[in-house]
Amino acid sequence: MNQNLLKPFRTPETPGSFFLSFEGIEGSGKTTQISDLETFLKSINKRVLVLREPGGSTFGEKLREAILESKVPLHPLAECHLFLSSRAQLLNEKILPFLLRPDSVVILDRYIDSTIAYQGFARGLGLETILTLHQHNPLNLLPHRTYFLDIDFATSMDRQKSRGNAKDYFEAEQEEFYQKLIAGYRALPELFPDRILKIDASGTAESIKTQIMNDLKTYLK
Ligand code: T5A
Repeated sequence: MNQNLLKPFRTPETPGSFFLSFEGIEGSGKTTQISDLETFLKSINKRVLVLREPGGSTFGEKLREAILESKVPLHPLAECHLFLSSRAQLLNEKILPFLLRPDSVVILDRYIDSTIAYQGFARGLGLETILTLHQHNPLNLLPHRTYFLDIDFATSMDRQKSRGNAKDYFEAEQEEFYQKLIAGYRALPELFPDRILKIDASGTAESIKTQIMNDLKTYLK
């Protein structure tokens, strides 16, 4: 990979503010863990903002609907630009202003690593294309820490089935897509070793929570 592509990336600068993201395939348990973490952080008097991607803003929620309820296959670049459009708006409207205060924590349910894994690896646009599209402000903002909840294809299918909802645009993909996606996600901690922590998320929600809390202790002051 061209290392110059990593140079424009930065993390939020307000001392004491913290930007966190959760990543993983469908059913990996992101929403479950985020909810517990939000409760904990509020109990220690942090200002917490939980957001999801795509979405999180009025404009972003409209884009979420356009993508996840699309009845026609979208071109990977069309897909990708919709996610980036939602992200740029969310950063500008919500994330950056919130992080200006020192005791604030933003938790994002999916962020740039989803675009790398889904559009970069699974759809085939490639890592460098995705990084190139994130070179400019505000898209060049990286989280301080990212928890990648790692499960395999069978576990994802079991959890999707037990939830029983109708399948959305990505959930309806076949195993071949998921295997590329999983391989893409598993490559990410090597590319961003200081930021991404891979957690085996096939265990109980309680055991995953313990691993996250143990890691987070070193970051929260
Ligand atoms: N996307 C998104 C892109 O392609 N590119 C991008 O750039 C971005 C930002 C968004 C879609 O958009 C794509 C990726 C996605 O396909 P979404 O609905 O926001 O879709 O995300 P999903 O991952 O589909 O959300 P899920 O709700 O399916 O997954 P979660 O949040 O990881 O899982 P969660 O916590 O809801 O749990 C799922 C089920 O498993 C159970 C829960 O109770 C629930 O029933 N569960 C466990 N069961 C056993 N053991 C555990 N440890 C469990 N943890 C949770």
